[in-house]
Amino acid sequence: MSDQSGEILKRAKAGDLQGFARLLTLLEREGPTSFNRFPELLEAQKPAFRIGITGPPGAGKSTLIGRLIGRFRERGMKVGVMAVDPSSPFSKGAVLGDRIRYTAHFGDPGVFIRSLGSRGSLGGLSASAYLMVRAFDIAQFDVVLMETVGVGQTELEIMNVADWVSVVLVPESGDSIQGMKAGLLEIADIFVVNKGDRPGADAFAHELESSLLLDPRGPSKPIRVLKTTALTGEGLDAFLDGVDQVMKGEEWKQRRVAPARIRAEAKALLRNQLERQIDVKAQTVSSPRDFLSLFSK
Ligand SMILES: Nc1nc2c(ncn2[C@@H]2O[C@H](COP(=O)(O)OP(=O)(O)O)[C@@H](O)[C@H]2O)c(=O)[nH]1
Ligand SMILES: [Mg+2]
Repeated sequence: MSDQSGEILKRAKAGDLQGFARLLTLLEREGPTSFNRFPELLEAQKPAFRIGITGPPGAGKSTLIGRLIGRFRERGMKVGVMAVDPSSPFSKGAVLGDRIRYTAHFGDPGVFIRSLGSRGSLGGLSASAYLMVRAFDIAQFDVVLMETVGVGQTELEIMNVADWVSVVLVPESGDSIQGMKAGLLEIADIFVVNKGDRPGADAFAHELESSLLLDPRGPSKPIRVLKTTALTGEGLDAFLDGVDQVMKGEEWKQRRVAPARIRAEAKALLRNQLERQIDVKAQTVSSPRDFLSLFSK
């Protein structure tokens, strides 16, 4: 296997999707020690722009991503999609649903889609997810769309990796916005009110906008609110304008290599590693007496 890794890397770097898939398999199997074998992962020459798309289940994230893939492909860009579904390691249904929504792009040599059903055991992104997102950087991808679900650790951890974060809500999210706002406000670069075809979409978008303006913590960045209808593609131009604006600058590349961000990634990888060690050790325990050897001096 190790003899092949050079060949696999070469193919992935040349933009070959099969080679890329094999590289991911290697990374998944080997975990963070892969950095030794593939130091390229640490210094991307031409990083792919990572767009985080997060929000509650059913908000239309996958549908939106399906549309975005099409729009980026029209421009000849190479697109990666990482759908992290932390709702359960057995969420075959959700993964299958995403597959159906992305079907139009299967077989397109400019699109690579991978669903990750699992996650780190504390609820954050898995080590594989951190490795995979770096792999896109060395395989000629222009943009990576990262879908994460829910409100929780995974959603917040997207900050560690995404260059631009959109939080997708629906008109019906109105009732829970006060509760959700705290964490979301910090991670969001943009709020998308999807299902714009539904009643109350405009009212909710306005309400959201004014509540963001009134927020006593004060927005540290100019958060925008957009209305989209992912089903028809309406509102996507404004979304893409937002992407273009950030992507053409240099700031996101500088933010990538900021010590605080690297440290956050290191912390997540270390946490994952420790969790695995804990799992292995816990396997040796079958009665309270086993605690003696577990916690001996
Ligand atoms: N009415 C309406 N339904 C939508 C829209 N976007 C997505 N949906 C539907 O909402 C459901 C959930 O969409 P999905 O993309 O799987 O949401 P996710 O869980 O956030 O990825 C699907 O039945 C979609 O067809 C929209 O703009 N308007
Ligand atoms: Mg989805």
